[in-house]
Amino acid sequence: MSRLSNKIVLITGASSGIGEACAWAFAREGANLVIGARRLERLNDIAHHISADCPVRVLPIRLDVTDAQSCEQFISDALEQFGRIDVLVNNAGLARGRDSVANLQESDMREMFETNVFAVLRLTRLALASMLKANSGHIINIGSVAGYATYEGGASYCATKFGVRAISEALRFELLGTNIRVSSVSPGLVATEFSLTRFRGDTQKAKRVYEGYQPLTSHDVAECVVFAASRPPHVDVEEMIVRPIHQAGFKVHRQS
Ligand code: NDP
Ligand code: 8X3
Repeated sequence: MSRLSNKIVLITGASSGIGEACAWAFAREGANLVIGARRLERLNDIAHHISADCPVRVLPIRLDVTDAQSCEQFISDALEQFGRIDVLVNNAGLARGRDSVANLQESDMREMFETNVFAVLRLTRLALASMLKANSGHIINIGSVAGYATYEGGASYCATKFGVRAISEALRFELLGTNIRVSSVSPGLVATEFSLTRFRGDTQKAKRVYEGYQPLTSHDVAECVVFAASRPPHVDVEEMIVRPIHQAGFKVHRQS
């Protein structure tokens, strides 16, 4: 039997990409799910398909991670339905634009920090209240290679992902002596809706990001997340950095 069987796993940003792939991967291991995102129709559809395929319970909840009340509701609904939280995957996140600092838009900076940093702190705090009482749990933060190095036009986004790394590191100190684990999974280029969001719906620009080489799939990343979550309780996978084979740093070797 899988170590994740009957676990209660909360995933933010599960309406597409890595979050959706994590939902499937955990469900296939027998974990029950609470999945959140703003696009509830998509979540319902994903929940419906997972439930048809895997003998697990899936609770889809409309969640805006930038809204404190919505986050509180997400956690309290999860606890009401399942009584505990075994794993929280802080996955919801985005980049908005690739502007240099000289050209940054106030709303883009705010949206990235609200979504990628404040929400991770807030949801982690909310989940920890219950995890600390149980002296058990696992926080898994989706970072990025953008949390380790920077590039032109990436100041805001990279700063948020450096921030996620800082949160994971501080949590490990704060939770030392408890049975709560903290892991971070930091991917390079993954073919998802990420670039479409970053380039504000410009499909051509988004497509070019993934051309000429084989990017990671969201499934590749979900496998890493499930690996971290399914280690024995005394093993904490601290950090996983995973890139496509043809990416080094932010340099990509493309076949033309
Ligand atoms: P997607 O755009 O496919 O998925 C992003 C998810 O985040 C969606 O489900 C979206 O749901 C959700 N989300 C965004 N804003 C909010 C919000 N305010 N409240 C709730 N949910 C929100 O991209 P990815 O799957 O690629 O991104 C997932 C994570 O992976 C992000 O943290 C990203 O930074 C990280 N990452 C991605 C990489 C890549 O190359 N793709 C590489 C490294 C890290 P909805 O819009 O329905 O709310
Ligand atoms: C997303 C990867 O290279 O677009 O976190 O910043 S990158």
